[in-house]
Amino acid sequence: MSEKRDAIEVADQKLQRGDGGEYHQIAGGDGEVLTTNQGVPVSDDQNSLRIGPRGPLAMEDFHFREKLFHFDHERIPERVVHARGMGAHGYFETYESLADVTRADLFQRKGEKTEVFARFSTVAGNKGSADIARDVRGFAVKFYTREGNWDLVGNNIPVFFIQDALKFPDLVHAAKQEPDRGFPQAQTAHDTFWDFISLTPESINMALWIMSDRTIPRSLRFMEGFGVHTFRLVDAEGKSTFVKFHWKPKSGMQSVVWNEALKINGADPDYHRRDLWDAIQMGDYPEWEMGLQLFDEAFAEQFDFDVLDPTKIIPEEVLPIRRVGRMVLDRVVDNFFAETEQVAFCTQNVVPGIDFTDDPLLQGRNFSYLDTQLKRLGSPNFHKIPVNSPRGCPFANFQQDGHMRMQVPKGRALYQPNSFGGPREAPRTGFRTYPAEVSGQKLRMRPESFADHYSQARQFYRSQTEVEQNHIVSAFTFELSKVETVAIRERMVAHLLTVDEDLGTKVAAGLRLKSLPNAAPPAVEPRTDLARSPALSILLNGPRSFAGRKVGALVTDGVDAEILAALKTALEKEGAMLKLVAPMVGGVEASDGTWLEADEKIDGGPSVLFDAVAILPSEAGCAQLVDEATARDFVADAFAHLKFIAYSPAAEPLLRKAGILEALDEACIALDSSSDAQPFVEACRKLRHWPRETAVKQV
Ligand code: HDE
Repeated sequence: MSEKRDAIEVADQKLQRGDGGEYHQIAGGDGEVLTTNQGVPVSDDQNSLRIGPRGPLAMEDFHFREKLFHFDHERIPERVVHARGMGAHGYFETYESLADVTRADLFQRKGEKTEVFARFSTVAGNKGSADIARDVRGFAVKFYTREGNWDLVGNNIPVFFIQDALKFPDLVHAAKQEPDRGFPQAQTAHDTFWDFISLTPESINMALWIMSDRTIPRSLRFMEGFGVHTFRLVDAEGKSTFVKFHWKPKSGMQSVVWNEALKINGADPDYHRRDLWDAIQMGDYPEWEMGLQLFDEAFAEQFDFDVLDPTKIIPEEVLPIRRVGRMVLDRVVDNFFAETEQVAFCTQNVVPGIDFTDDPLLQGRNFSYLDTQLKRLGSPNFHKIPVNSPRGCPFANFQQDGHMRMQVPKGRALYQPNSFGGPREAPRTGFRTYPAEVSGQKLRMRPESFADHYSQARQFYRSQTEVEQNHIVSAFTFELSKVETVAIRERMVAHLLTVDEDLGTKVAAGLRLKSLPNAAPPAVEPRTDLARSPALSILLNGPRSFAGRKVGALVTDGVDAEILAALKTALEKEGAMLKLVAPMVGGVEASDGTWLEADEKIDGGPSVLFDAVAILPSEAGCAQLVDEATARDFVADAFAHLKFIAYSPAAEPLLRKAGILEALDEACIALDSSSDAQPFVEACRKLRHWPRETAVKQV
């Protein structure tokens, strides 16, 4: 007892103010004094104030109470949707002046850089859910322009489930955990989701998109983004042009395969967050080009569908995309909560030169986003949280008070007109709503022009490669197999038959439906003559390089130092990375006696975390690995997930034990000497060896 007290007293003394007036610190500090929120220096942060050494705590311990009080209130409500996300800072650079179509300040000058904050998210999962859930990804960008903040709050899919914001709560309730049981988490493979979808034909086009590989992106860096709605650009003369916004990833698109996604979620639930963080920290800055599809009323008239209907796209082949700038994310956040959690995107945040259309979904969103921020952030002054504050532009108005008011307004009058001064409207340069003509009766109805739900779904399906079509069939089969109510499975198949007979029949067979249901009757006859749009395929638009990707090399003591070095050099030349996976994280001794630290121990670095693998044990090392289940899985999974595999001759026993030695194909490349490294890396540019897929029965 007395020994313990002594120790405490020694610690106490360490925190005492020294004779010179300085505060001594416990190891690890940087000389700054720990204080309460009131700025009072704290002498002891290890022990609360108590009555006697073993007695009760004293209420007067203001440091204890303040610290616990603050901790108790650390959580804010997570976003009702898009709770799980990852944000980063960066800039947008304008390629050329867009004064011909918009007066938006950020688009006026070639080379202009505007600060941005981007947040990517899944939709259905709660904040702590895994990153590679099959789900739409949010793609939200806040531009801090010189004329205020513009938020482009988009997704990685260009269409949406519903046509009217009134249905959003229903959609989300159906997708989230079922209310009685509180599961499943972060997945749509359950009854209520498919019940809603099958009863809501307008969602069928989106259903096709979410069952494609778009919803299991390899990383946030390798996906497209879309503004979804038709917006307006307005020029200095007040002329309006319709616009659809696109983001094209510089590194091309890439997705994982479904079996891999399931395993990644176990191996690294933060896979996407970590990837974005690592890429930025390494200086491999993620980049997207912004593209615009610009058109006028007359152009819009030529379509059977309505450009105000957010379940439709205008194919790029029909209306080419004009690339107008690039977004580069070059800075991770300093604090996740302060920035990524507190960022408040609002679709209503537009700037002069950008305006809304009457898309009913967009109109509804303009209410919802502002409303939700109050709930989440708790104060109408959320715009003053640094990540939300406009920057680089003047800011002044007469709004006052409210919870958590941060700035101190000066002057006598917080109203206008007034006789005391303060800001005034800018009739000429301020935001002016585009004076669109509107008239009509008040009605609750959908226009005829929103009635075709199947033509574009078919066009999407038909525009995929065979591999991708197979994945869509597999995804529907997987999800509907998780649906317990047979009638819902049948109802979905009925819709799929209306979309495309081949698709519906294959899914029905995958589900082993006893009989094929009748195709769902469409409200208007679908078009079957829409031209394929290759831009809708991921595989037809993949990268031509392996840059930004990772090879996991399985190594043991005695790994051939020369071959490994050649592989590393070839990968670095390509802009890709080599990660070492070893029996123990401390590392291995290479053939030349050098010590190589490992990045992962085998069971912490399964092959699902890499884009390609190299199996490079020594003979002795391999003899040990063949008995390790994780090593066999490393190899077998890489093969099953259609990855490019490099292997040393010594690895053959492991390949045999993993069951792939007899099945090796041209994407399995022997690294007999260091000159084989470069051709392997070049082969990796294809990312996956799709012809293997039927062989391994992935589909
Ligand atoms: Fe959202 N959505 N949404 N949404 N949405 C939210 O706002 C809503 C829709 C999107 O990283 C919420 O701050 C309605 C389409 C993203 O913080 C909420 C409707 C698209 C994010 C909300 C939609 C999106 C949200 C929840 C139907 C793509 C995350 C938390 C009309 C174009 C932004 C929040 C971030 C977040 C409402 C449909 C994208 C409740 C009512 C369509 C990327 O306001």
